[in-house]
Amino acid sequence: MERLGIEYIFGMPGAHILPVYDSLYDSNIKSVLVKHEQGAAFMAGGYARASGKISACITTAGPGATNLVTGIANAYADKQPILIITGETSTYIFGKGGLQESSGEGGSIDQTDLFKGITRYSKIVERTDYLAHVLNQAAKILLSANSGPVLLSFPYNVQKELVDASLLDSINTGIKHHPLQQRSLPVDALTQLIIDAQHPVIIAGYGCIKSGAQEVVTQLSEAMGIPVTTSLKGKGIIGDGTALSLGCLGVTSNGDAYQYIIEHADLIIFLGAGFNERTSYLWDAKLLANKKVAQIDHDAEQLEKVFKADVAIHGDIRHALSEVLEKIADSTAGRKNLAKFNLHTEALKSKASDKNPDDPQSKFALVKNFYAKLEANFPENAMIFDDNIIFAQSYFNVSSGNRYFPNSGISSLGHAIPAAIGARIFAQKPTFAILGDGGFQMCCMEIMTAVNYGIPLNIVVFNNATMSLIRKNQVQLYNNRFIDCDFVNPDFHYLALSFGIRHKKIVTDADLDDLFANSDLTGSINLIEIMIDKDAFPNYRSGR
Ligand SMILES: Cc1ncc(C[n+]2csc(CCOP(=O)(O)OP(=O)(O)O)c2C)c(N)n1
Ligand SMILES: [Mg+2]
Repeated sequence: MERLGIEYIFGMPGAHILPVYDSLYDSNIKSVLVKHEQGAAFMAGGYARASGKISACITTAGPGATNLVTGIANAYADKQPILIITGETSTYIFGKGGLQESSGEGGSIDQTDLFKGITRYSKIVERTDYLAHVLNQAAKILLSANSGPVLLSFPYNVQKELVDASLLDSINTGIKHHPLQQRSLPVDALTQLIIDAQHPVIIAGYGCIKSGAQEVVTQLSEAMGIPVTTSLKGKGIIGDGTALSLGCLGVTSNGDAYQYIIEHADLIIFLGAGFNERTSYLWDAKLLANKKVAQIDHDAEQLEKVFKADVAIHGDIRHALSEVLEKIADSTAGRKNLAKFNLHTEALKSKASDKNPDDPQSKFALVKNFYAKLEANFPENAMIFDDNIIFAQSYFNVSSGNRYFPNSGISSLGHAIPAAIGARIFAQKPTFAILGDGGFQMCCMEIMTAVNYGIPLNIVVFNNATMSLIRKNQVQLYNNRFIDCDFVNPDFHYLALSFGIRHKKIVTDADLDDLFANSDLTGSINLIEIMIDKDAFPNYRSGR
């Protein structure tokens, strides 16, 4: 782990993994004790997402490992490099019914099998004679461009075996494998498509962030006058609200980008964007109908996965776009005529200014104002983990200087708080975890992990005493037959007091002014409770 550059490991000990913990005692790797192993997996995910580095989790056999499952599944879907170390009963008692045995023998649970579908490599290391091979496999996957979680489970007796440390020298722990080092990518056809198009639109996704292509996307957009919309995970690739930004594309967004694409676009350029269910409005055929389609992705699996492209390039986005820019500079092509785009944005501005005060959206005025103040007070250098995602798509203009981390992966509740803690451990930046009260109660115990290690954090919880996404569906699709959506909240004031953190209840705009003027949002732990109406639903209709 040290050779892989792992600095932190998140987890909880148990007797079966104590030999590994004991060696952590003398190591440079810092262990972080969590409250629940799911939190460890989400923290490792948050750390990996913020840092781009390999992170790690450690648990005991049986329940310690099974508690990781949702967080690791999330990391798998997000292709995050996480090394998981778990304990196991000694091999010589396999199949006899050892405490917490998970070898799969004698009717015990099979941990390796359980993790097969959510890891890139999952191995119970029963002997040390093949350790070099196993570690090499693990390192190779963790360092690859399309990585994912790797599980190594060590039986207790194997943990105590001595091995020659020189075997580490045979393991490649240094080189990041980029399979995409083509000296010249096939970008001529793409350049020509861009030159020929009248109203091209870029759909930029998380792949742009992964390959550090934000700057070059902005350069291309500005040089040619190409409007940019992003997937939710790509929010902030070009600053929301900047001249050529079309905002977010997706079923839970305000729909502006969708409208522009349908009415005007003649070329769609996908850059590291997967076009999943939400981004594509359930693969709405109108979005791509009668348009040329181009795509660059570093992940071959994404190429033409859900559409046919006129040009599809497997390659590094930054590298490919730099080549496109050079070729365009050598050509006589000029900027696009942006008259239609300008009309579109003007129309939006006037639509926004005649908003009817009875509009259901005005019920979210407090939320909208919160996001406006967040943006104004933290224009750069903040990290925002968001499990709600619906409000941010409409109300939060993410500047390119901030990092916005919407709940992604398998969209699991219980993610924002631990993930934000993991990220804050990596970067000393103001950090926000934004989530609903339902999701809050799935992970609020991890606030004590932040308290335990003195990790500053702002937890923003929308208090509507319901799971409003469920309630909304029951209004829209199930004839107001409310079942299992409403609930009673704890008293957040006393909860915060008992945790030893600060609490601020937001009922009015004046409370928001006070929050941003007088609270320490960079160096302390704050629980910010924003009151919202349980019957005010975001302005979109669910497909199911
Ligand atoms: C682990 C998990 N369980 C269930 C769901 C399904 N789900 C999606 S949104 C939601 C309601 C969330 O309620 P809350 O956190 O209060 O947010 P609100 O919708 O009220 O803003 C549920 C249960 C999920 N995404 N993840
Ligand atoms: Mg709620």
